[in-house]
Amino acid sequence: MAKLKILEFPDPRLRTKATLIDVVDDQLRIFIDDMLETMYEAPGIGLAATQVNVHKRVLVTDVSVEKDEPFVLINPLILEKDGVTVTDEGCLSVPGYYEEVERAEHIKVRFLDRQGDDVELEAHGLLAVCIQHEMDHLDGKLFVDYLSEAKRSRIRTKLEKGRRQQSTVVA
Ligand code: GNR
Ligand code: NI
Repeated sequence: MAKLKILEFPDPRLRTKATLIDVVDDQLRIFIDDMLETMYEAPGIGLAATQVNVHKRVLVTDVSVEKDEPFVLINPLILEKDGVTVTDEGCLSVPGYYEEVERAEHIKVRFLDRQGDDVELEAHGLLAVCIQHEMDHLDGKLFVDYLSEAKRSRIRTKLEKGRRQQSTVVA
């Protein structure tokens, strides 16, 4: 297994629209295991392939407390959305920032699992929120896009400043 490098806002590669996966094979399963390792080590409750610079439609999530309920969604498609919920969202690609985002409270989603089998899942609460957050990544969208331009650019400036300092500490 390998831990993958996570792209950070405002990296333009995070804006790439991911393409459909056509075969679910061992090579994909190895990549999925690397994504799970990267998500658990971060730690995070979800990760989209886009965030590790692979522009294919696959995401992983685990919202359980014990971190023992991984979900793998390949080519996910939302069939139904209901209700509204507001969550204080964070993102491994926007480290250190949390803001309220409104999303559907309940979704029905269709996808292929890691065996390539067609699955339908009804999700509520944090799992539903996380799947929507990850599906946004696959379309090149970030949670900061739901904030005001002022908030988004303040976050961008602070992240860039922080990274600049980081890279000159021992230089
Ligand atoms: O770890 C994460 N936490 C989180 C909290 C609230 C709503 C969404 C998320 S997803 C995030 C991991 C991540 O960036 N996935 O893309
Ligand atoms: Ni994210």
